[in-house]
Order: sequence, then C-alpha cells, then structure tokens
Amino acid sequence: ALQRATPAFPALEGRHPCFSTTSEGHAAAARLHLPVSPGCNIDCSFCKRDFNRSDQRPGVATRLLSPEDAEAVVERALELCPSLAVVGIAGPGDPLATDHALDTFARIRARWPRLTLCLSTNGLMLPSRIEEIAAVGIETLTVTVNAVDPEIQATITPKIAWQRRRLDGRAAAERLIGNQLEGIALAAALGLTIKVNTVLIPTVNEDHIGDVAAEVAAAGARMINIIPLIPQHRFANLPAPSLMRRYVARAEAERHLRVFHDCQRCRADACGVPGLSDYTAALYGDDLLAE
Ligand code: CLF
Ligand code: SF4
Repeated sequence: ALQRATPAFPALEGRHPCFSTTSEGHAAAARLHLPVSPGCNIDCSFCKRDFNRSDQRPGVATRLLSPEDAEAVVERALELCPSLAVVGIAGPGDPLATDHALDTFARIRARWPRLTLCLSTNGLMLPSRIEEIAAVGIETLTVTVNAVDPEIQATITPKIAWQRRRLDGRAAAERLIGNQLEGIALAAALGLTIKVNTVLIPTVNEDHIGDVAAEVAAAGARMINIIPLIPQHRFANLPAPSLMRRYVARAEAERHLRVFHDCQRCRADACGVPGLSDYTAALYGDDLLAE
C-alpha cells in the first residue's frame, strides 16, 4: 500500500489508466481501444480471437475497424466519454503484424494531438518498426512477455512467422524473446514508457515470473502487469491461477519492477475507465455495425 501511494510516472498519473499507480490516478482518465489490427504473426496457446458483443476479454471486438472508421469512432468516443485521454491499439491481432495500427495512430495524432497514443504488441516486430513507432508519437508501449526461457516460451507460443518463414519450437522462442528484449531496449532509448504484460499460466510459467521481471527490467521496462490466464484454446484444460498464486507472482515481480494492479483484461474495442465505466455498447450503435 505504501509503495502504491507514490506515482510511478508523475507525468502519466491521472492521464493514463494503465500507467497510474494510485486508484485516484487510475480512475481519472479513460482509454479507447481501436480494433484495427486483423492478423497475428505468432500463435499463443491461450489466444482465441472472436467478434461478438458479450465476451469481456482480450482478442474480442464488436467488429474490425478500418483506419477511416477508427477516426469516426474517436470522434464519437470524445462526445460520449469526457475523460478520454488515451487511444490504445491492442488487437484483435498483433498491431505490428499489419500496417493498420500505425496508419491509424498517424491519423489520430494529426487530428487530436493531445490524446496519448498507446500501443500493445507481442514485440516480434518491435526492433524493425521502432523508428516508425517513435515517429508517429506513441508515448506508452506494452510488450507481452510470457517467458524469457526458450523452453518455457516454446510451450506458450510454439510457432511464429518470421521473415516469410515459419519457425517452430525453440527457434521460434529464441527469436521472439530476443526481439522482445531488443525492442524494449530500443524503445527505452527513444524515451517511450514501457510496461510488460505477463500472462500467469499455472504449471507453465508460474515459477518463472521473477526471471521475466528481472530481464525486462534490465532491458528498460518500467512496470509489469501480471494477467491471470483465461483458460481457452490449447490451454483450455489448465486451471485459472489461484488468488495465492497471483499474490506470489506479483510479489516476485515486485522485487524488480513496479506492478500494475488494476488490469481488467480489456476487449480490443473497450472504451471508458477500465473496470469503472464502459461506453463500448453506446459507441458501436447500429450505424457503426453496418459495414
Ligand atoms: Fe489499452 Fe493496454 Fe494501452 Fe491500457 S489496456 S493498450 S496499456 S490503454 Fe490496461 Fe486493459 Fe489491462 Fe491492457 S487495463 S488489458 S493493461
Ligand atoms: Fe493472440 Fe496476441 Fe498471441 Fe497474437 S500475440 S496469438 S493476438 S495473444
């Protein structure tokens, strides 16, 4: 409690719900997610993407938006949601696997320069796209790093697409981890504020969280968010982590990094303050559902 009383990022406290470390700061600013990124370049065992209006989890959106549609959604969100301060792109696929996300960010920066731009990625393309990311004005970056040991990573993400080829197993894991850590270091050198998301997966990486936190901290990440697994897809038969396991994992992570405590495992089209307000249904009225 004492540690959370001091803002981790004074410049972002109350201006970004996921980079605020006090409850007041978290509640003061809203974010909008734009589901503009259709495809992914890796294959996580827990990932199930879908389009529907009901599931409250990552990878799900009402529908895919084009970059042009996304501008109309920002306009409407600014009317509906007075504390909107952050526009994030976090799916439904990986925002760096296609060009839609950076194109969308460029449009938003041109029209609404005061909105903070927030990118969430698996990090595979981070080293090769970091110059574009910085040039478009992205301020906050989240990289999902689930393991820094290739043996563990290979069970979480057994294959990736890299330079028009498929990599499997250990080769895939080494490439992904290497790119994530290199990408974090490059982003830190360019002045971005970096959070790492780590999915806590019982029997797979639950004893590995301290190692992940130590390595990403050394690379330049400033905060970590431990996200309990939603058992689905190839991990459908694993349990969700217990409260005790979550507590232990956060304590392990806290030895190396500030821990974010207010994550709500948002949809790819979320709008509002995570956990406190939700404008998504109002945002996607029937006219916006029409293609
Ligand atoms: Fe979105 Fe993520 Fe940016 Fe926040 S969400 S891209 S950092 S603006 Fe936040 Fe939602 Fe948790 Fe993500 S509560 S799932 S951590
Ligand atoms: Fe799904 Fe994200 Fe993993 Fe891609 S990187 S498979 S979108 S969880």
